[in-house]
Amino acid sequence: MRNSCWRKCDHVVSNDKKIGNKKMKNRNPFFCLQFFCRIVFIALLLTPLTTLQAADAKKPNVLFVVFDDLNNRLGCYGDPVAKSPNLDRLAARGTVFTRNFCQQPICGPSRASFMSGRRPDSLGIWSMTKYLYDLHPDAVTMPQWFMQHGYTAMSIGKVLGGYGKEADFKTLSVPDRRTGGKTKDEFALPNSSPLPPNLAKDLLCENRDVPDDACFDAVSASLAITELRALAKKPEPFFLALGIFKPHSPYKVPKRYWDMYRREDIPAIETPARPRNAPEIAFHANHEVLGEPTAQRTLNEEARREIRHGYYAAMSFADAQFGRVLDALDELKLRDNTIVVIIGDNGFHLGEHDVWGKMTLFGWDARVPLIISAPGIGKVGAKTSAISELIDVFPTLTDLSGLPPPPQLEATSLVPVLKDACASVKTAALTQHPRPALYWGGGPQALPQVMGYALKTDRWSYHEWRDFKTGSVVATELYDEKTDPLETVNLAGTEEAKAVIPPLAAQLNAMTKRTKP
Ligand SMILES: [Ca+2]
Repeated sequence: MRNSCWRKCDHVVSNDKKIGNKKMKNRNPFFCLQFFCRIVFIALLLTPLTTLQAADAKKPNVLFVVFDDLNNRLGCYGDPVAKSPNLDRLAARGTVFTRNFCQQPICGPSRASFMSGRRPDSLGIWSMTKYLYDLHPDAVTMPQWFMQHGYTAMSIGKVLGGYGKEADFKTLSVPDRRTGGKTKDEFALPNSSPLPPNLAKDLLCENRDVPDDACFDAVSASLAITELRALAKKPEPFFLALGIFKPHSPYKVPKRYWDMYRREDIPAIETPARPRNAPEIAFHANHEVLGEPTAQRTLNEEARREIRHGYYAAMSFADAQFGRVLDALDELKLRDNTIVVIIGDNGFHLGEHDVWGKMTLFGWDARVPLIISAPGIGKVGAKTSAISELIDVFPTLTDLSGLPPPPQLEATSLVPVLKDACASVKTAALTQHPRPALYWGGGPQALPQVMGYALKTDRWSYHEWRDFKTGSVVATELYDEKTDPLETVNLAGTEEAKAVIPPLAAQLNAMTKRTKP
């Protein structure tokens, strides 16, 4: 399958295709039979040797890094302001997926989904009140699967849930760790020394002249580097999962990351208004930034700019911590045998569409970064507009590592796209989020009232809001990603949409029916 390539797409011709074309020239049947017999004979002679070699060959290591609430405001995704030199460095070594989507734009459900390779509907996890192993005690996540196949597997930082549990994963080679003593949201100096003054004003921001290791993520990165040094000496391959909490709010990062940007260079909100004709259900109360609906604050222009500045600063801080781990990989000479994958678990609105936060179906939070560097596979520095989803990371990694995929996967390997950036493996991605956007009350048994589904193709973003009990459609949206990439006009209800929506609705229906509750 070829993607439409209406966006930039670096074409790579794989060696397999060249060899295949050459062989096709010999069409004489007798020659073919003779050739076949010779191949079988040689194969029989070599079988014990090749099997042994395969068993001896060390499988590739995997470094899997999850950034929290990271949207596509990155240099390698074309953002003119972002300073993300280390993620850009990884992009230059691998493939950037420009139309990659999360399955649900919020931490817990998104992470349960991509770590198990299953969709939120199949898992029955749509809120932060449901924990993967409580509902699915036998669930197998990526590091566990690799561990079952001979890998040393470990996880550092917030990787699976973000539920406040100390140990996210049920079983790993080494119990997973949070950075004890540090909290995600506060600076901490040795011996509880007093902090220098806060130069930021907004309550969501803190700008203090402290070293990196006063922050949670820097300690996580240091721990990952220590582990890499030990893992490099082991005979078996490793799967190291690292969670980097920033650029998740609050925007509390050291001053030097704030100083990487001039406030006046931070772009104004590109699309401050709601999309024309968008239904009310597409939005929510923006509680993460504005507070609970009963006591919401309003943001003046100064506060908006500071929060947006803070997000960029937090992203650059996260990028720097990742860079330290990437440096260690190079210093330890692990680069040539380590697959590196980075993702954002969900994106984030910084005032776009009148939304501050996540939990919508719009591209600002449904679309997330995915960069894969697999040494020896494809062309370095490639960009692809092939549709991909975070659940696809699991089978891509098993494919690249020569492992079988686990049986419950609902995803597709992206290796064909890594080999040829103009190839594609699927025609649509599926992102969903319920309403109410958050339903903490009612505990784990609580269910949504409405479920929103978005079908993302190479041209369209089609949204259906369905009554959770009856399945009846209560609202629809249609955005033309080609002529309106910022999704400013909902076309549902227009003449143009009458012809476009039925096949998209049928495709969405087929995809949602395939989930396995
Ligand atoms: Ca998140």
